[in-house]
Amino acid sequence: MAKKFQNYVDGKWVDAISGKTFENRNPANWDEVVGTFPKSGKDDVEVAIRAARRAFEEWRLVPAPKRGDILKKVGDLMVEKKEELAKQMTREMGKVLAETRGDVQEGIDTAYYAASEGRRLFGHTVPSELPNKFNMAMRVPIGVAGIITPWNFPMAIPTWKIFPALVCGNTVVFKPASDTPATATALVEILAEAGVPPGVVNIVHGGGGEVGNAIVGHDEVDLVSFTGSTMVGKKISEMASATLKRVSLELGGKNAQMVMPDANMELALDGVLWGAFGTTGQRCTATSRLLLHEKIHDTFVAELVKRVEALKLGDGLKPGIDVGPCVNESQQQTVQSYVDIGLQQGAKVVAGGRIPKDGDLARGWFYRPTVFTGVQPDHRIAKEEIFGPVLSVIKFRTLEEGIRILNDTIYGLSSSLYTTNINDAYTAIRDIKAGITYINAPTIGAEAHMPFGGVKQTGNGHREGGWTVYDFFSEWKTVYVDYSGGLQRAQIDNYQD
Ligand code: UN1
Repeated sequence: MAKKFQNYVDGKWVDAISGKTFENRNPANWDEVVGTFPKSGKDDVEVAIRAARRAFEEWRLVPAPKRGDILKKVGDLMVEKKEELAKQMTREMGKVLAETRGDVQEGIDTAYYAASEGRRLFGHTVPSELPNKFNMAMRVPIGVAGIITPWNFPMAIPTWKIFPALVCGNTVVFKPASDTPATATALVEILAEAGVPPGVVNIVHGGGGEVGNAIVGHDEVDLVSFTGSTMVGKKISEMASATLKRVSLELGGKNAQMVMPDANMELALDGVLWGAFGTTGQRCTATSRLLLHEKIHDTFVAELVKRVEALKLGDGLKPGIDVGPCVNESQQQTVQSYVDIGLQQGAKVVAGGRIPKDGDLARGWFYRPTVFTGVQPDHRIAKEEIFGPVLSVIKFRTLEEGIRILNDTIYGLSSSLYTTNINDAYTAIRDIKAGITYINAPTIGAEAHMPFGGVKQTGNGHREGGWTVYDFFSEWKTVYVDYSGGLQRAQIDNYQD
């Protein structure tokens, strides 16, 4: 019997009101059911939002350092359960155990950062233009936060959003991706065990069309934080505009690694192998384009192909596996269709390009890590996000041309330049249009305490991570205290020429 999971609403574990359920299976072995989950609808969301709204009135008054203490406990519990959480995550979404451990670690780092932020949440005190008057601007909680998260970082991304939301004094209605509901449930169990009061965090499982839309469209939800595709992000933005709620969107990418002829080639090879095929290419920061200077193009590709072909595919729970499966059948089919499109438009497959059928691999949604050469900047595989193990190699002749190609996309999340020339490095830092630029490091590997996010259609200008996410989850309140005992008009109403 598959394990049965529930929603968590107002401090109680409950089924969907309709009693409907859905199954979640292991992408490395489709016969294995991870669990059954409530297939919730609008009415489940309604109950959760009402609980979160009620709980907000008390939670907002809990001193922020005390809210932080709970997050410290959350971090400690995650440390204790790290291995168990990582194994469950590999079973439900496929990435290899070393990476799911990293995913949990990112959550732990975020918890401890949030815990300490409870003792900061700095505001400003500012001199007044009038005597005997005190001016300050302080951060205040906003209300109910709708948190909608993807499956590729099923632990880290929810923690990036939920932990700062809580420390700032908001309450949460959380809808995780339907591909990773077990990891999300484990996170909520930890929050409850650490002492988060009833109603402060609620989880409602189900599809985006039902649960997600009900959250975004609800006038009692004050803010929405979403990570996922640009297409869905645009719909969320439109829906949310009806109530003018605050929305943070972390969307697609078409990240490039660029290699100059003076670069350390070993380093650049290691970088692209990890950046393009780590997490089976299913990171929003994944290296999807490799821009090679014409002088090193052929030798670099020859060496890269050898290494890509040596990558070992398989069940991420087994030792020695480099690359896990795609998360589900539809993702595997998307990858296959982009490979077909690449071929039709005239690019050449030099590694991979197929669904492996050998042995155990036939039981999961695997795809051979794939490299295309001869890709032109206007090919669809050079422009559209694939979210799978496919790398498009593009040739360039000068630093300026390389940066132009790198910037020629509707996205702008992560970017990377390999060079030993410091002038080129700083020129690229200045001219690359992306939220994140790495020098001599791959496009993946953002640190939890640094701002994370992108420009152009990668988002709507907000940042997660580090100190910047606290701007999203809190509101500025400006306070003037007049202790003069008389009516003092502000300078604009009392200006002496
Ligand atoms: C994502 O791909 O959605 O920078 C997040 C990284 C990770 C986070 C990726 N720390 O690769």
